[in-house]
Amino acid sequence: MRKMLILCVMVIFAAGLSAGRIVRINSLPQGSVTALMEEGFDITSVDMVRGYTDVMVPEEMIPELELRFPDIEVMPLEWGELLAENSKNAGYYYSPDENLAFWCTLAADHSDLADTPVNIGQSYLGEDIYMIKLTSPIGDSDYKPPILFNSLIHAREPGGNSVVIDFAMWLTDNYDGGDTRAAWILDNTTLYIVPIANPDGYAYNLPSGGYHRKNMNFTLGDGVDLNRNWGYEWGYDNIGSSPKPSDDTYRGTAPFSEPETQVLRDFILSVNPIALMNYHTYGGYLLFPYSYNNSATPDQTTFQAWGSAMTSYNGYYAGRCGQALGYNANGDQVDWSYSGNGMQGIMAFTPEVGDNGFWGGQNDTTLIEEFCEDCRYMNIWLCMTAPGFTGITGESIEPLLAVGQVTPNPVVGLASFSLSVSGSGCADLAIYDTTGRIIADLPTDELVSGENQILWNVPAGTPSGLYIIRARGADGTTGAGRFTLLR
Ligand code: 0X9
Ligand code: ZN
Repeated sequence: MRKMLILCVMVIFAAGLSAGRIVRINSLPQGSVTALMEEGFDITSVDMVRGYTDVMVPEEMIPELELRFPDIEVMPLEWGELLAENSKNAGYYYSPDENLAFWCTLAADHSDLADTPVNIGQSYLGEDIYMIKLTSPIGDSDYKPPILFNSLIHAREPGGNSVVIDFAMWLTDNYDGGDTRAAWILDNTTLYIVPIANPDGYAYNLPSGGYHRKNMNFTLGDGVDLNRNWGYEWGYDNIGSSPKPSDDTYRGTAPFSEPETQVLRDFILSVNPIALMNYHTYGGYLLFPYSYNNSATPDQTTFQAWGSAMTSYNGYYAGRCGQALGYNANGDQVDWSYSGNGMQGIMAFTPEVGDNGFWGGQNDTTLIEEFCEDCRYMNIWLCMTAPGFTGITGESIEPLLAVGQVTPNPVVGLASFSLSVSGSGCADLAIYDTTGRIIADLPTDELVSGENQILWNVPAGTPSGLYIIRARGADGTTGAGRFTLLR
């Protein structure tokens, strides 16, 4: 009989019906997390410092785990499950309808700062995926440095959605005199928010209990993990993502096989953000590339410095996935955002928000308020720092239009830089300040295909500051460079 029960449990488990309970395994020996993943366990969080691993298992499997591991804790029901009374409205989290209402109201109340939601594509089941643009009327929003925030790529992680909602409210409420940082950010950057990157999975979770992580493409199994479906080192190994359709980290049949990742990829390519936050829950981490293996990027020093500064307020652990969680993740959004297409070059982070499972705040709004407040500083820091950053080291592909290093930098009077031109040539070349105002239009009629040396005599009276050189081809390709002017 007991054997039968174990067999049943294993079958349910293998079929990926993750309905169940979050169980914390304490004092798991180092290196065992990947072994659990290989067995098909749904790992929901890992804390290498405090030494625990949380897994989502079917309730019936708990006695099994008790026999197998000496020290387990069954976490509160509301951590893993959306309770019946909240199955229509996600409790204190914002349901899909409440999200849309919130973003529309924000735009109506602050029409100078927030645009109404704009559809950027459709999900597998045909739901709209939308974005909201936030910026002030100062300068040209198309030329202010863009920064992207997205949440709910994993359907059961509404905490990240709460954080982006809170940040948008904070920015708009504080623009006029409340907090000068809010004014600085909206005057000097253009923020894009995609609050529900996996609308099908999130909508499915409300009536179904809230366990579902992936999208709703059930062609081969029970969905694709949208944070394993990106086209950089996709399927690098079978531990950091799974080839098995029933697994929670199933990577799909090909890179970008899923409409949701295609939509977000194309949006990223169209706005070309300089930095992004891919919000997840939970555990208190700020992760950065690479995640497909344990190697450091050429920009490790910058990532670590930024990560440490961003987490100086909330005490989150800043590091790479492998260092922080003891496991790797291939085909995730941040690896592609940093390295995809040869060199996407985005300073991309994965925050893992809060310490209360996936739905811990559903009946306790103070928990949500706490982690939102915890994360605000990370967002502010990133928005205030990324625009002044002169660019990643990376390893680059040959772009059609490339602005070379400006010399000397800082510039005192004469700025010199190279401009490589190929493809359709260069239609526009201009210098902008950080608020997006054009400082100078440079002539493009004498440019030749190949390398050009440009000399620009900075007009007297141009104030000290950070300046951006932007070249645009007739085919829409762009190249950019930056320099600091000291007077
Ligand atoms: O496994 C994931 O996709 C993320 N954890 S979660 O519990 N929210 O599912 C971590 C991804 C790690 N990615 C990076 N470090 N970039
Ligand atoms: Zn996640």
